[in-house]
Amino acid sequence: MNRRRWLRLAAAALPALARASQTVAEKPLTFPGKRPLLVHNDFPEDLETPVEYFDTWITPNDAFFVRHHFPRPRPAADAFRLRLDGMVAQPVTLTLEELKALPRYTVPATLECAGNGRGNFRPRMPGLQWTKGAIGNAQWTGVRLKDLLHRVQPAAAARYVTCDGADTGVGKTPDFIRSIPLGKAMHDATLVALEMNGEPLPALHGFPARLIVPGWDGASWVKWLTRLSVAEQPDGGFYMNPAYRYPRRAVAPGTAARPEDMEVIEGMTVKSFFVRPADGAKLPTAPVTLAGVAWAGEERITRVEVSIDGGSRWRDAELGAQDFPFCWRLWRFTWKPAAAGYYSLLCRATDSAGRTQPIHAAWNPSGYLWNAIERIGVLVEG
Ligand SMILES: Nc1nc2c(c(=O)[nH]1)N[C@H]1C(S)=C(S)[C@@H](COP(=O)(O)O)O[C@H]1N2
Ligand SMILES: [Mo]
Repeated sequence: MNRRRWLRLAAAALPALARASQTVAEKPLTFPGKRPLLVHNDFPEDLETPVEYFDTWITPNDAFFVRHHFPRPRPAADAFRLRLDGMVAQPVTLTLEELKALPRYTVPATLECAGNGRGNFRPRMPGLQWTKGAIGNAQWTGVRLKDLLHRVQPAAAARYVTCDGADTGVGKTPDFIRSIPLGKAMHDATLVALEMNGEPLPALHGFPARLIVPGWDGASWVKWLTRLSVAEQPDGGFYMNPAYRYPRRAVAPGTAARPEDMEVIEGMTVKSFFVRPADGAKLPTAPVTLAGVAWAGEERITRVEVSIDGGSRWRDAELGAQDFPFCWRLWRFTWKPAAAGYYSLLCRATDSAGRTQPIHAAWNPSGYLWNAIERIGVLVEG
């Protein structure tokens, strides 16, 4: 969808936006602080990282994918307030200065949209047709959510933290609100981040504060945070149910799932892909480094294997030195093609829970959690 079409739809629902649309000039497809990215929507911005940018363990801010549902809010630092309330003894409202004054921690973590790879499912389903690049790995710096919760003192019966950002719903589409269980909220690595890779959070990534929920899909990583509300039940809105749910029992491709079988997506699955060479590359008959990334949500990557013959024989790839929880792992494999010809290259990862990537990713109505073994083809020229 483009800006004009989105505004037309929004205009049908919301007179204020309709007025705004008349003053919006058409702009070239560049985005603040970004190098060229794959544009799924330019307004609101849904931008995918081209796979060749993934050649470093840390994904630079200017290459990081962007996903949000509504026109992005533009909170001013001095007007920012984070409210903590709900089932707590001591509700509090914090300014940015107050948040910045609290003990800070840095957590490296991979952020992936649950819909990454949706474009591979057949039959297709509605939704952004992401290929590989709705994922990135960054250093996040901020305050532990646990420290904030200790300060407000959740009631004994509290089970969830409901998180809202400064963006609001448009027309009939409700506000983006997410809940995470208290156990995950209290984890040392769960942060209210103020920085991404050593810089203040970029506007597109939730300035001034966003949630970091390591190992979990991006939907929980609420941007432009304004409110954290402690509750006994998760929020009942659209973005908790039916959105971001996955069937407990597999369904036949193209069919619906029973609502009672749909579960909230939490920890991510095991997956890997090639960064180099590019699919379709032409290579000389000389040693070549095959390289890529692998990650497994809350689990650790224990093994990546590569096949150069379509999956007949597999050999272990070498895993990168950076090995942190909740982060992807780089891997590489030196291949000496014996002869000219066309090769089907495959990679597959295994994690600390014993999960290995499947040959076929389970079709599901919203196209989440694509993680089938990846295949690329290369032509070795003699
Ligand atoms: N407030 C708000 N937070 C949000 C969203 C949103 O629409 N609004 N989208 C979520 C989704 S679905 C994803 S995948 C991540 C993407 O984070 P990024 O844009 O920093 O890559 O943000 C999450 N946080
Ligand atoms: Mo997402």
